[in-house]
Amino acid sequence: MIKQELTRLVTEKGATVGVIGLGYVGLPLVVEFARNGFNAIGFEVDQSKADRINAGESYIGDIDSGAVKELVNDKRLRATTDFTDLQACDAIIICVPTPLRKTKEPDISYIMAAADQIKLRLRRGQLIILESTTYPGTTDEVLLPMFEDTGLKLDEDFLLAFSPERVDPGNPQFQTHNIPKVVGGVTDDSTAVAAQLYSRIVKDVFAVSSARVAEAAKLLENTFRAVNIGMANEMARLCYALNIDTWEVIRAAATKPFGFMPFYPGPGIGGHCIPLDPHYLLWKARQHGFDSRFISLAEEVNSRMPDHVVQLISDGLNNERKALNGSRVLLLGVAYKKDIDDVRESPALSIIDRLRAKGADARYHDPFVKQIAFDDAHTESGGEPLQSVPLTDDELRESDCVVIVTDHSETDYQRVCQLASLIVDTRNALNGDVRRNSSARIIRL
Ligand code: SAJ
Repeated sequence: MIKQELTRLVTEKGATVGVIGLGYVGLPLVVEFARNGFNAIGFEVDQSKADRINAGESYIGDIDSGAVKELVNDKRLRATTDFTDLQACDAIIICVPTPLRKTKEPDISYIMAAADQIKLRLRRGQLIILESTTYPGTTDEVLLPMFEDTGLKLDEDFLLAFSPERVDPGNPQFQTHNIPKVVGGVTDDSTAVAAQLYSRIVKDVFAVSSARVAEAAKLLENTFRAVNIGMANEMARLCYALNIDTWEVIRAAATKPFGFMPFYPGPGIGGHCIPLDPHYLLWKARQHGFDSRFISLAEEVNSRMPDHVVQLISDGLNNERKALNGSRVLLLGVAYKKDIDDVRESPALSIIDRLRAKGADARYHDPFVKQIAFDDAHTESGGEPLQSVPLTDDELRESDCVVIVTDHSETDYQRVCQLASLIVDTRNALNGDVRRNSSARIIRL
């Protein structure tokens, strides 16, 4: 059994740790290991990313280039596209994307590609950890057979565990070192050694009894968000029908000091996690004849919010005897949430596509997003790319409707309220005073 041998290795600061996938999860992780005295190797399929890291440059907002440069110069960190170096690693951590197929089924092809690379170099004395969000059973049902196919044996020759990533890009308070880490091994020895490894870089490590528990915990975290955001969005549509201010209702409910956690309505959910992760759980549940209606219903409610926003725009124009067709509509913000530049799964893409399909002249301004392209899920209207327009006085004055889709902090909402005639606010970006002093008609989600 190699538990003692691997424990010594992963607790010795000279151990070599490899991280496969250097995105918003993998790069901060490999840097953290290097910072804590390990010999850290980042593995990438993208040569330009490897080159930039080896040149001491970070392409992830949360990681400072200076830190990368110092670690590279001290030869504690390097990046490579040559996966033969995996053989030199005592621990290997997989941090690759887990998207959905067009059928909304899990796509673990990136995990499989990484596992294939590891399988070719797997040797006695290695700990393999999967961090990519995936359905319960991936680690023990998919990865374990692949690695034992080499003839090497779990616990005797190698260890295998799952530990969910919890990176919150741009979060100033929580980074890799101070976000509690859940760790679950396929065997007790795997759990113990993986927990030992992470305890060298993370303050709190929470060991669970299996990889499946750790996989399921991650999916519960994000399904919890998707379902509660869905509840907030349904509440918004209900309050709109009853002519009740949704935001005031949520503010009042949030005064309850226990048993309540506020979620807020919005134009829909975007990002690389919340819209996708629950489908991994739904897919696995259905494999076992269990249909999770909460997940399906949340998806239904959340994915209909862009239509609801277009309806609010249409209602607002209609009150001024204007048709949506031919109207000029300006979206403020297209990123999937405030103060970032990421448009993945952003509801703004659906809103623009639907507006165009109805004949509106849709434009956008986003200080973080210079241009947007439309994938084939958003080409009801042809999917012509769009550039961000400058937020000039004329742009605001000449728009028939201004829609706040992403409430970036740097936008001057007072100015928007003074110059626009009709505003749809999907993010409660316009506080009471700004609204009261505004000459614009304002419709809120
Ligand atoms: N949203 C709402 N109403 C809410 C909260 C969010 O409409 O009350 C929308 C946002 O505008 C966004 C989407 O949902 O479009 C997702 O927002 P998010 O706050 O969950 O942020 P993400 O997707 O960037 O990352 C989440 C984060 N989880 C949190 O607890 C904030 C991040 O920490 C996780 O690491 C990430 O999921 C993940 O990896 O699962």
